Amino acid sequence: MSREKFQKAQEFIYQFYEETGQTKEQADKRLSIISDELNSTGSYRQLQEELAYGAKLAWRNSNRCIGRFFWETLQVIDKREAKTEEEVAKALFEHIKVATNSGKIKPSITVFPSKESDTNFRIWNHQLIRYAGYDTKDGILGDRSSIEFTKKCIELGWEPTYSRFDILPLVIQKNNEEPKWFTIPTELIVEVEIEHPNYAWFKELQLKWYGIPIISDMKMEIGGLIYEAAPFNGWYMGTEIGARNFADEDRYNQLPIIAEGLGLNIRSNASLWKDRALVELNLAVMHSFRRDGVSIVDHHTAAEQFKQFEAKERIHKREVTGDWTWLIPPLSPATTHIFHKPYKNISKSPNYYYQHKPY
Ligand code: HEM
Ligand code: NRG
Repeated sequence: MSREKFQKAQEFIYQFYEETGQTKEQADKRLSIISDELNSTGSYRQLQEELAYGAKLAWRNSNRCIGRFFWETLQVIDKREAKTEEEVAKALFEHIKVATNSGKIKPSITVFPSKESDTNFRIWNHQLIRYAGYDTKDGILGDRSSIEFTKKCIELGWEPTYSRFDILPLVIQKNNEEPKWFTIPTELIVEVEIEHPNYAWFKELQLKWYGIPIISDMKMEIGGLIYEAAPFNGWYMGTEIGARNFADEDRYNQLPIIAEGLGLNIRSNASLWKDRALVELNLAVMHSFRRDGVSIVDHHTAAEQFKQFEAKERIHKREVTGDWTWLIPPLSPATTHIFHKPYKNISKSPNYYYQHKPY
């Protein structure tokens, strides 16, 4: 047995038992079973309660996430028994449905077999629901950040409709086989049409966004085990859509057209047209999600919740680590407490990590 594997398991099991109020003796008993399993098979299988707590800890340890106040509420769906791409697709449809929960989003994760098992899966999508992007002779259409993946989908036989908001198919790969793609049933997808509470012209921009961000290209590490397919979601913070997806020049680049609608002078930086357009765009995003009853949080409330998270962690004598550059919101960062204090960007286990692209 590799000493290293056992040490990682041990560190996690001790933490799990301690935080859930179980004794060291109980932990050692479990560890001797894990040790035997590692000796005979080279790996071990986590109990459902270990997996569930581990996934929550991985969230609690996500330095870039401002939403961590809610880490204990994560719904963990165990699909480690999945054997085929079809079963994975079905489980992903189910994830979208139960996590969307008619708009009252439930933070959720679906866990597929670990890397050690003989059926490993990779989900090629960055998020389960995401818009396609095309590099056409008339310029970029759709979401530029999806261009490379969209090309792969077309190569695999998916037929695009070439709109600004085409939902990409799910692309699922088993071991090193050719991946299979699946169209998400449209009735599962909640989208929000963007309008402004005061400016009627805003809806003529014909903007919309999907309701739920489900990150599907990160791996989860718990006690030395790696889960390469473990898509998770919470709800959006408004600025992710309003200050980045719609605003970045290399995404939907909507600030100039909004500034024009507002009658601002876009030839003068000093008119602050970008800033004024950003505020109205973000207001429109918040207003539209709330109108449709789809969960979303503004950055001021999210920062307050993060402050509560920090206070709760202090009570438990645990240090909150964080990546300041990601924690501060992209709009009015200095209005939040996060801006005004430092965070140690030290990575703890369990956690979520980037992994190499499979394509
Ligand atoms: C990153 C908010 C739930 C794990 C982020 C970011 C925001 C955010 C604003 C920065 C994203 C960016 O700038 O692109 C929230 C909110 C949640 C939530 C409002 C509502 C409940 C979750 C959940 C998990 C999670 C459930 C995992 C179980 C992460 C991770 C990152 C992140 C790993 C870093 C992503 C990366 O490096 O690309 N979150 N989050 N978050 N969040 Fe959360
Ligand atoms: N900025 C990305 C989504 C990143 C993760 N954000 C969350 N995660 N809110 C975007 O699509 O805009 N979450 O699990 O809720």
